Amino acid sequence: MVLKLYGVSDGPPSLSVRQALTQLGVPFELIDVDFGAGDHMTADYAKMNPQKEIPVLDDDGFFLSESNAILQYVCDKYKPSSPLYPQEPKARALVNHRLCFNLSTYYAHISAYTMAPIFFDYERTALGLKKVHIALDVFETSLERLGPSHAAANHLTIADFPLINSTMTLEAIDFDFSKYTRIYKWYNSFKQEYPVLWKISDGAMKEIKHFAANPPDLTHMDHPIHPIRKIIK
Ligand SMILES: N[C@@H](CCC(=O)N[C@@H](CS)C(=O)NCC(=O)O)C(=O)O
Repeated sequence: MVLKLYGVSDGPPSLSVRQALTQLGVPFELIDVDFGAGDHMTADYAKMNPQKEIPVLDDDGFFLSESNAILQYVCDKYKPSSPLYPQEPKARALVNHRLCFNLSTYYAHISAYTMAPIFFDYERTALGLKKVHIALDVFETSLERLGPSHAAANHLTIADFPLINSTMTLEAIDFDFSKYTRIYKWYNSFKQEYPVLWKISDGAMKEIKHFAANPPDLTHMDHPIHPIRKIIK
């Protein structure tokens, strides 16, 4: 059975999995989850992912969420010798490190500043901005110390995708990160070197830009965590 990926069109974790499957050449069916309609908050969706988050991979009834786990699984299962997820322990450890760093810090800090205020009733604060700079500074230092052309090696790995998509959300809000010269170079090189993969991020960036200019009306949503912005009509 062909893999099914439940993804949201502008969600960085979903984009990363799409990019990995595309680069691996693993066929998959993309099932669009409508975040605004709350498709991911239903009881049926919770059977696939009790976290009620997007994406979810369905591999013939084996359901997997958390995009990092999905990235690792699809490489291990379908293309174990792919350089996207090296087998050599230190090379793999660096990839795993970057995935953990993105999840715990880079995407966490950046998305709280870029994405959350677009979709929910949050403000961009000075503290939030400070956290973005801390995240950028750490990634810049990692790139400087290792000196690789890509995020975790001198070639493309699954670590590049989540870090690219987090960085893309900065571009989506016209956040100037050009002073982080290594990140800036790596990000722009990705666009040039992998146009097919970048197209996946670029489509999402256009959607995010649209929502930034036209905040979506989510007043119908009963979200367990995020405050819903009141829309005055
Ligand atoms: N750590 C998860 C994060 C997934 C995530 O947060 N996805 C967002 C969409 S981009 C979501 O489903 N949010 C649920 C909500 O806010 O209700 C992963 O990497 O897969």
